[in-house]
Amino acid sequence: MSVSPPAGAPLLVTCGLPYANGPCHVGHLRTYVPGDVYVRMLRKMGERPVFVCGSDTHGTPILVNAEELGVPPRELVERYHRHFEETFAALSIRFDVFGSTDSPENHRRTAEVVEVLRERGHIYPRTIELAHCPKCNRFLPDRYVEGICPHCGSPARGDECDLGCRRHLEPGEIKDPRCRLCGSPARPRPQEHYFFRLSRFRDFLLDYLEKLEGTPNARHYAREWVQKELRDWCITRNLEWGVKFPGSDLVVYVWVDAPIGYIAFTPAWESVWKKPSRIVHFIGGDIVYHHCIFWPALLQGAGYTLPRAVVASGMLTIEGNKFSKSRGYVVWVKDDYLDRGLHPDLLRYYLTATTSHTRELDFSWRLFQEKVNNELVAILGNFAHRTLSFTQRNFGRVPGEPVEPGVAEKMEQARGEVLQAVRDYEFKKMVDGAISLAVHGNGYFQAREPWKLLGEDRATVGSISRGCLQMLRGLSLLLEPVMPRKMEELWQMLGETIPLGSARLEAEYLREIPAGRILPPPRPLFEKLEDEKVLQLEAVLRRRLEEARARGKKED
Ligand code: B3M
Ligand code: ZN
Repeated sequence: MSVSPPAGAPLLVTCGLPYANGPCHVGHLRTYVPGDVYVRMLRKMGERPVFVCGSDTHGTPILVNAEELGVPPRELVERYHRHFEETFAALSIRFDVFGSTDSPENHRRTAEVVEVLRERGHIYPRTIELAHCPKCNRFLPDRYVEGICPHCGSPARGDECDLGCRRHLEPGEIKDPRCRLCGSPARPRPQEHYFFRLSRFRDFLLDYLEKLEGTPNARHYAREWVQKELRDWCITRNLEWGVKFPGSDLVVYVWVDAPIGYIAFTPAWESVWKKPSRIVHFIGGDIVYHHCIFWPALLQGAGYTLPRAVVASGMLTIEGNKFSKSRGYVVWVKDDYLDRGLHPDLLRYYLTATTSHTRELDFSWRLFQEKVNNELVAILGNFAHRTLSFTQRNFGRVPGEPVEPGVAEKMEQARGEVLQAVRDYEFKKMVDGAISLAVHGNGYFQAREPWKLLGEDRATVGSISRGCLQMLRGLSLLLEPVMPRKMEELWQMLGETIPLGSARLEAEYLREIPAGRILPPPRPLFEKLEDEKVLQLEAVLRRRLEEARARGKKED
């Protein structure tokens, strides 16, 4: 099993593919921001990861929304594909490839995987009873049917218990099935479909999950499910839109061709998916089942390289409420955040620095304000501004005196904490490690009171200023993965000219800023977020809740 390949093997990082069926919201970003932070940090550490993602364009999530909007599915996915591309760019989330699961490559890769699985005897046909709506006179795959989860009794969709136990549901399994379109009770109707022999992979999966790296929540949930039951998996649907199942009128289930998108989007894919490599998937905690059970079994069955790590985020709540588009508990990234003039790096910081990656994270405008004002403005921004303006005012250039001894030690300690946190996928700890250096810097400047020594001991003042400048330089390197634009500004205020994004920690972290360098005039790095602005942002959310209430409650 290729879970622990040699160091230096190709490194691929992926993020779960957003359905191209609606706008990007803050909930999406719990996957994409930490994924991007991780990749940027790997680059800082001298690794050369390839970072891929793309639009998930198939399945009933697309069809249901296209039907509701009265547009063809292709038009819908093209619209939202562009939207996600633009939004990610605006947030400095930089994929090497942002593909589409409807691309010819993905159709090809998917057909290949299915053919091999069939040749190897992992796929077989079986006639099953499917939900059919007598009134609409159509079959009701996946999201077209609603009912009750047979495992936990929560309201569920045809293929997943999205509000309850989060389990995948097989066609025909949901209780009290009703047509989503007209509400009529569905009736069973037989049809032949294709199944993947997932039940054969039980021992393989238990063994694989032992070795899987990433966050513990992913392995734990998956192991529990595998131990309970593992039934064969229906991998075809009778829909027009999707990747054709070779030799039939059916299409493959979207959860087959979507992860195969990871392969299709990988440049020189065979060097990663057919050779020893290091594959890391960033996903939302609600799709662990698909990434830790279906996906490795498919890869193993077809003879592809297995992912080494799955990093699963906790869920997002909005002002303490369960995220829900239909009930109005949603914050849209473009309309509610970017278009209101808020800096993308502040949101990146909030999402990374608020809680551990696997925990539930609450998005609230008040908490957002606190993070910005108490940490970015009061600690980091304050340290930068007082250091830079003090140096500018009193020396006009970088002083030549040596840095005092404790500074490098403290910088080493912060770097050590940051790097360990990255290895543990603990992104909040990563930020905490860096911020502790800023706290130290502020304390150092405050305690030494260099402004009082100006008349009597200019040499010591020079040493203190220089030490603070070095710490700021280190901070811009450590925090660039989280706040690439703001840290680039800081980097330039230190008179650096190479792009910060290409500066490696190993070579640059302790490098001394040359004595005598003239520094550009300092500007404040962060602005305080005023109460008035927060009230406006809160009002937008409140209005949305009222509108949703007026429309009447309907589940997402
Ligand atoms: N498109 C989105 C989700 O269920 C789904 C992810 C696919 S990843 C291969 O979160
Ligand atoms: Zn359930």
